[in-house]
Amino acid sequence: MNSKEILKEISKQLQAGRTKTVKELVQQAVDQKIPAEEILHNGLLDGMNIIGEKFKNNEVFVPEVLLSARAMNQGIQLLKPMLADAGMVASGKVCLGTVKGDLHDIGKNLVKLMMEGKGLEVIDLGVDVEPSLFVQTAIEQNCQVICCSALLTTTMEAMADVVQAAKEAGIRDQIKIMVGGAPVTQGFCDFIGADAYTDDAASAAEQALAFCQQNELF
Ligand code: B1M
Repeated sequence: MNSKEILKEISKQLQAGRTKTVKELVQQAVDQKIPAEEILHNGLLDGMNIIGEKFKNNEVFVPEVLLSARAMNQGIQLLKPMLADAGMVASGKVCLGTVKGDLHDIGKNLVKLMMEGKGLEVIDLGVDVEPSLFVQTAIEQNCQVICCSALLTTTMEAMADVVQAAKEAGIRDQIKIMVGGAPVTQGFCDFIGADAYTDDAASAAEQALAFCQQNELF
């Protein structure tokens, strides 16, 4: 198979939720020296976007989406060494999680990977994270940035609670709060008083690094 065919097949097999085959194809793509970003965007994410559309149109349902999500996460794991520069010295510390009520973690995992690729130390709080846990972790672990991901219009509101919790803990002016995820916008970020919105994982990593570098003066 040539590069284009492999990427198309990765997308197709991801849609079918065939984790083992997706992993084999991703490895084949890596062996053929297809750049990791291309495998991610034109293979894995392409398949996940198609599944997302089908999910929206009730053509597939939660079990199928879960299988695709598992294939996606496993495929990403194989790309990890290529997307993250190994051996970088930690240049800042952030805590990251998907907000309360929200179980979507693929985007969050990508954000984590990209941030680690920039040399940041990432404390991954997982999914369904209470606002107070973001703040408590930031305080206890000395994080410079709190990063919140949300995929549901109903859960993005919880990001405002994180901002509020940081105010109540008295650390709002010592910490940067970043928000992202499909329904989140710059307008929403401004509205809740967070510090930055980015629409993809790579920009999130760049922004977090910039905050950590500034934050030496905090
Ligand atoms: Co969910 N789901 N889901 N789902 N699901 C969506 C989000 C939805 C848009 C599907 C649809 O209807 N089209 C819809 C939300 C509608 C809305 O609120 N407007 C939806 C729904 C309704 C639901 C349920 C309510 C369905 C139900 O049960 N009836 C339910 C909710 C469960 C819950 O969380 N409480 C649910 C469940 C699930 C699964 C468990 C089956 C599964 C999640 C598995 C998992 O994550 N492990 C799932 C999935 C996979 C999706 C879709 C298909 C794919 C999401 C995804 O992973 N995309 C999604 C449809 C879609 O997005 N097309 C959908 C790929 C990922 C890389 O993108 O996370 O956006 P994303 O991350 C991007 C950017 O947003 C950004 O970086 C990434 C790209 O570089 N980013 C950040 C993310 N976080 C960031 C943080 C940052 C900066 C950037 O700074 C801190």
